[in-house]
Amino acid sequence: MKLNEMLGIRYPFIQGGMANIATGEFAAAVSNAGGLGLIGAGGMSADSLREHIRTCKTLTDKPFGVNLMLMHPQVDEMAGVIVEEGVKVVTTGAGNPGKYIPVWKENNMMIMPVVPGVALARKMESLGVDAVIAEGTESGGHVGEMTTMTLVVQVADAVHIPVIAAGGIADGRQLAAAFALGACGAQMGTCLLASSECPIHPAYKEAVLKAKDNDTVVTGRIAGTPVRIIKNAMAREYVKQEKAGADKLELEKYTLGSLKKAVFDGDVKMGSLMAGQVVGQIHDIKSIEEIFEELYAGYENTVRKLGQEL
Ligand code: TUI
Repeated sequence: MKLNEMLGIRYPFIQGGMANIATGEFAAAVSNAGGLGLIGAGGMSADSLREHIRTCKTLTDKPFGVNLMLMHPQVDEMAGVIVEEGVKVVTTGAGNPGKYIPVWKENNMMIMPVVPGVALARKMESLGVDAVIAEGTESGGHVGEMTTMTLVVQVADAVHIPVIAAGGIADGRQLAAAFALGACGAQMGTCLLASSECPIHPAYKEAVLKAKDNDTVVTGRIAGTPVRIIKNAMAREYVKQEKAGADKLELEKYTLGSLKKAVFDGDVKMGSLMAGQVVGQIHDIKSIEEIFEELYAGYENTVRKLGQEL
């Protein structure tokens, strides 16, 4: 079954969590355009998450969900807020959501954790989640080691639940590839950064449009929090310090609050401009509706062409 049928939405697309970016308003815009919008709890407090959920409910009558960033200090409280607010779908990232799963299941929520490898995918299946999101290292933000091409196949072979592909998907050819690998749908983040509805600072959007194929880098691999961002002065300094053996606390100087600097202040030199490797193929600002329409039409064209070649 395709992801859109599972969720009761138009397209087999879910939006990436995008901490500090995916507000209630943005998630509603994604849902109204036919995907599954997700409120990114990553940059919020438990109270502001509640507010964003309430805002989202007023702006869409379509399904939406919440993405919980499991490294967040208030994640226990947030796991309860989403139950209290009657949120129907939760995706998780940057950790193992095992301890929350029983309560979420009791409340009939649809649970879709991001998994960076087969072991966690199997574990999640055994705990009764509805689907897993196999997110490759091409993604923006916090990343694992495996590529989407290798991860999705291995996860799809290992579990019996639906698999959603993430990382490296921003046009119809990549979407067709995701289905070919065994996915039932795709999660996208970077291509939505360049949407007219996306509330990031215009300078961040401009940096997304300008970035080329090789313009992202992963910081924090050594410190244990690998995060893919667009190369800038902060990234270069971070990687230099990291290679020179700077300790974690020293490195945090560069990253602390740096996503907020990028998103809200448009600080493209010292801010953390999270984006995936697809950033080099994004050249225009479009509405979310246009992005989804083009992606799906491109996917249909690709499949048609491949069919004719058989
Ligand atoms: O979570 C993400 N992407 C994110 S979170 C984020 S906020 C942030 N800001 C600054 C520093 C760090 C994070 C920005 N982008 N994607 C989902 C994802 N989850 N990618 C990788 C993982 C993951 C990694 C290890 C999930 C589970 C895991 O295993 C944990 C375990 O215990 O087995």
